[in-house]
Amino acid sequence: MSIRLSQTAHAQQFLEEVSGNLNDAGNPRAKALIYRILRDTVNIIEDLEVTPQEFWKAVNYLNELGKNQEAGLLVAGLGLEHYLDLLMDEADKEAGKTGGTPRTIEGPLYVAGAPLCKYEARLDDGLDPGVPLFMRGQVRNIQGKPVAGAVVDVWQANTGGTYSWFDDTQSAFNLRRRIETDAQGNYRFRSIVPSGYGCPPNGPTQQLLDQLGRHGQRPAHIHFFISAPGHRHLTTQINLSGDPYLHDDFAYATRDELIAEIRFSEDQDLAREFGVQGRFAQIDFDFELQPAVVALEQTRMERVRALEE
Ligand code: MBD
Ligand code: FE
Repeated sequence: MSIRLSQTAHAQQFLEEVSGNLNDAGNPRAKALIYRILRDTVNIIEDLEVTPQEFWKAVNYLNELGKNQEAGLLVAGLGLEHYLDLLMDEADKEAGKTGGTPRTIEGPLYVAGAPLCKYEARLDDGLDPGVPLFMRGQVRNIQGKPVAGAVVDVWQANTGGTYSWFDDTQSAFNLRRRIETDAQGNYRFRSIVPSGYGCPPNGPTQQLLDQLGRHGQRPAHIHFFISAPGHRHLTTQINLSGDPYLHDDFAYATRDELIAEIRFSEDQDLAREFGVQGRFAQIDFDFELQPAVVALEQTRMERVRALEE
């Protein structure tokens, strides 16, 4: 009973016209992409007998997604950002680019231009009564040699699971810093233990996840860009051990090599050395960078980001 037009000469000519394939202006890549998207869209409409009501609901959904600035969140939740990682992993494997700390998704919440510090930093502004966290590690190359002067660009959520800039109740660049490694390749910072992230409960991403019978939660995690001259830029995260969502991340970012052991302690002698009282936590985590084969590999993937020049 389903009505099909997409295979007719008239429909095909129509899609060529709409995509600009019959003119000499514009951008050939854009035309190729739009042609394919339109062809696949009409096929979906015909194959699944999409009703006009469903179609207009989808159009409205895109408007809501944009209005809420959640397109980046949705592509993470639909596993597409992780899928891009899988494709890049496969391309690396074929090119023989192996070893080092694995990549995992950036997510939609990076802000460029965090304060740059030498060797150590405090990430939190002291206003969030979270458990103090002391994290340290070394940046090395894949031969195990320390990389001095690497930049560890770190960002994380607060105890409410929200990120500064996107949460205007937090101070500017709270829980965001760039830390340069010392002569031995070491970095260290004081912060607070982050909480896991949950999608805005009334937003369009969670609304769609509900339709799929899925939650929108991420385990507690800390994001990193690691970069150094001559080395390949690394986009990664650590996921904190013990989190109930560790292996149930709605954005599929967890990788075995990226699970960081978080050690909670009540040792007050050690606490005093760290300059805190009561319970605190420690993480040790090292990063290993592949060599850059071409200069472009030293810098992060181009993407529209908050405050990026
Ligand atoms: C996050 O904090 C995040 O890292 C991702 C990938 C998606 C939503 C929120
Ligand atoms: Fe995050």
